[in-house]
Amino acid sequence: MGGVIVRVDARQCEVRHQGEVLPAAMRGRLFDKKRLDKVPVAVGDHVLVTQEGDGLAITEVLPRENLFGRCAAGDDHRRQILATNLDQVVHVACFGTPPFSSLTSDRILVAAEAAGIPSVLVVNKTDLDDRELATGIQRTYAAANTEVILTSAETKQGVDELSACLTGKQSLLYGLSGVGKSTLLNQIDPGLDLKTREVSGALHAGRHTTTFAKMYDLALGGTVIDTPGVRSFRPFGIPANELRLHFPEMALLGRQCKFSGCLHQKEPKCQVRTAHEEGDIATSRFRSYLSILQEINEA
Ligand SMILES: Nc1nc2c(ncn2[C@@H]2O[C@H](COP(=O)(O)OP(=O)(O)OP(=O)(O)O)[C@@H](O)[C@H]2O)c(=O)[nH]1
Ligand SMILES: [Mg+2]
Ligand SMILES: [Zn+2]
Repeated sequence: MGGVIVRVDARQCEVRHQGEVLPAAMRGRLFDKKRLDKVPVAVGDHVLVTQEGDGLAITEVLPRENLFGRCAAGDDHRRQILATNLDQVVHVACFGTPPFSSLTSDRILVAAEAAGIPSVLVVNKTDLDDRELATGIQRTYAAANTEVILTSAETKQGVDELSACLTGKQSLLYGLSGVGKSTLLNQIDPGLDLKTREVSGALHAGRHTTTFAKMYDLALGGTVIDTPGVRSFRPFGIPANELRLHFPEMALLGRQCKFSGCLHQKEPKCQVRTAHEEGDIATSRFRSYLSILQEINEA
């Protein structure tokens, strides 16, 4: 029997099986070979299940089309899989609080790019926006080949556009706590009735409102995975000399550097550095590249 994992907890999962969501146990042998991963299954996995007593047990994870993961907390050599079999990663950031962080966004977008998963950048809370920041973000990410959707759950700006973007696809919604992921999903599909942070909840800044990742069916068609806010994100398994290929605005230009292995640091006649100095590559992106590169080298 086959099913799809819609939620993963420490020892148990929820599997959608023949239209029903049922708890399923993870069998010990799933843990055998997959030493790389802390948890061997993730939301989005297609699995084989067997009847076991009253419930189900997962016996096998079917091959994945793709997977979006990161370094496991406190362990750069192990991977935490966040979701699999995705059509897109919808990275949600915002104006106002929490403040927009180019480095956080770039880490997430680079990881999606390296995993071969298309990504979209949603910047929510345009009702609190800063025109200059908005223009800068749009320019920067257009150059990085990333679609940007500006939304506001307050004024409904961009909500239809986001809705169209999610329809018929399997999407992961991913971003810092408090950017409005669950609020936006409730607007797109009120039937979901997801828990969101109350305004007074600002007192508990740093606490997640959504506490587990779960896949939902959208009334419009498609599925979406709502997730708890990201605390720290480190892309997993990108070799230092491949990182540059996952910054689209640098990848092509980098072929014209004097040295074919140019990492765009201190090498002479580096076209990427020159482009950055001349204002043709956004400073925030170039800085993100150098920061992530340094982290990879330190790990
Ligand atoms: N001003 C403004 N506030 C918003 C907007 N969207 C969401 N909020 C508020 O932002 C807060 C956080 O929203 P949530 O939807 O709970 O955020 P989240 O990203 O799901 O957070 P976690 O579940 O903790 O990851 C709530 O108080 C929302 O009312 C918006 O467009 N404008
Ligand atoms: Mg939430
Ligand atoms: Zn270079």
